[in-house]
Amino acid sequence: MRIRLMITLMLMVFLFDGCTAPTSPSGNEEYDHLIVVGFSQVGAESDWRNANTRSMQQALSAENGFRLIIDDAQQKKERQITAIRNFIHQGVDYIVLAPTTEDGWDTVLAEAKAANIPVIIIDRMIDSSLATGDAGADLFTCWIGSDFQRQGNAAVQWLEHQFKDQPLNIVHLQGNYGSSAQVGRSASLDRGLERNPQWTLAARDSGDFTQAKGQELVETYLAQGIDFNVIFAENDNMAYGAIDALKNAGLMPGKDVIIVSFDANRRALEMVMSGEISYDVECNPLHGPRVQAVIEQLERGETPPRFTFVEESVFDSANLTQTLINDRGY
Ligand code: GZL
Repeated sequence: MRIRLMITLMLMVFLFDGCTAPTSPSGNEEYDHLIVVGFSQVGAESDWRNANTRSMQQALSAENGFRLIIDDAQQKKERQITAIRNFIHQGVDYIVLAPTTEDGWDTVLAEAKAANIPVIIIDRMIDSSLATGDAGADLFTCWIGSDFQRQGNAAVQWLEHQFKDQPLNIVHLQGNYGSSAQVGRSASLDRGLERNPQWTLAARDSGDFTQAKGQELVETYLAQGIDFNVIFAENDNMAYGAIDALKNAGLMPGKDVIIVSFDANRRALEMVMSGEISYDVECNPLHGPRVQAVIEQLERGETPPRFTFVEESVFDSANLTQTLINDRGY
């Protein structure tokens, strides 16, 4: 009796030891009819990123014929490289990469190519020499994302138009160094500083696109007595943190300090309506339907465009309505 019980218990442990059915796309009939997509996501650092993940989950759903495997890299490139290798080992049908930074992808993307797994890049760009040079020609199938220099130019030109020859002392809250969003937006501000001698860069540092770090940086600048009247926040979450720091110091965001930001999340647009954020440049995170369309084209043997820039707008209190905010997808 005891032996039988032992055998039964051992069998139960084996069957339910947390190992689920083989997740390999092949070898598990539950998934065989689905297109298996391995998605290496940057992380969950911002409202934008979470909206991007939700968009991918909604589009690449089982109802739409997909099995989506998401890896959250917690903003670490080396975790993305490991995730891509795991996807290759699992034999997924497609790999989608939202790269943390631009450099360092050629080796692992060459491995995906050797495994004949198409790679779709979304959001940020990978190293431009790969993207446009011969080496890059076959390391990814297509790219869907934003024009970050254009976004940055919109914010800088708004400051130039709004304040003309007035002196501006600018605190620059940057995104993760080396990410296309940071590279493009920062380059635009640098050109603005060169064009406008009445502007000074009061302080600059990376807030990692997070609310906590954005608040921490502005608290530090205030404590150091740095004089500034503009905050150029490279995403809304850092702007939220900056607003909290200003309010805690008895300053009025939008009055004592002008804030320009990027992403245009619903929460941020409410702050544009209230006047706390003066200008917000949209960065569209809803890549899911576009990735779905590209994969369906590839499945039909068609060739999707190599580069697709998403539509984006700009917002200030003059063009915003509550209806527009309520109707937004994120
Ligand atoms: C932009 C995206 C940036 C967002 C941030 O496309 O890469 O990363 O602006 C996000 O909110 O963290």
